[in-house]
Amino acid sequence: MAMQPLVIAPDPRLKKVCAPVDAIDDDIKRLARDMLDTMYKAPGIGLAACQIGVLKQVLVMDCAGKDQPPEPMVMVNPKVTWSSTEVATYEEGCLSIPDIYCEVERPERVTVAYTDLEGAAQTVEYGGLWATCVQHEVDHLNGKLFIDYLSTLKRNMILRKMRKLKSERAKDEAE
Ligand code: K2U
Ligand code: ZN
Repeated sequence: MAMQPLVIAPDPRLKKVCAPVDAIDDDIKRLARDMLDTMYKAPGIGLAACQIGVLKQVLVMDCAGKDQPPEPMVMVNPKVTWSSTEVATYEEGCLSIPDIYCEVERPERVTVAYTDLEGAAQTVEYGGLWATCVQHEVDHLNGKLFIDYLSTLKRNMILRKMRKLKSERAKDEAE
């Protein structure tokens, strides 16, 4: 189990469409373990493989409440196959865009088809925070960030702030 360094925006790896996984082999199982380890230690409730620099269609989630037993979920090659017409708004953050939170409107319920770590085809329907989280992570695997749903003005303001923060972090690390 190993926590991996997070990719911080702006970074081209967060804008790429991740490659589908051909086989659920030991490398993919190790990747999923590292992603869950990284997610729990961040801490977060979701993580996409591209956020640790691996451009493969793998995501992990655990949206179980703090006082509930963990419910780790691993999805390989996830696809949203149905979305409700009803929408829900949630103040989203992102482990790759630190300290930025904005309201994002998304379908309230979704159905997701994916392959599990045993190689079995699965389908699950989500509502609530699980639905918001899985859409956020599937977006990551398709090179989309939650700030892409904002107005051009607001998104560019945030991108300028992120570039400034990233260059300041680089200077601090160089000292
Ligand atoms: O992909 C990520 O960056 C992890 C996201 C997942 C997420 C974003 C928005 C809404 C739901 C999930 C978060 O940074 S994990 C942090 C977090 C923790 C509790 C509630 C919401 C977000
Ligand atoms: Zn994110």
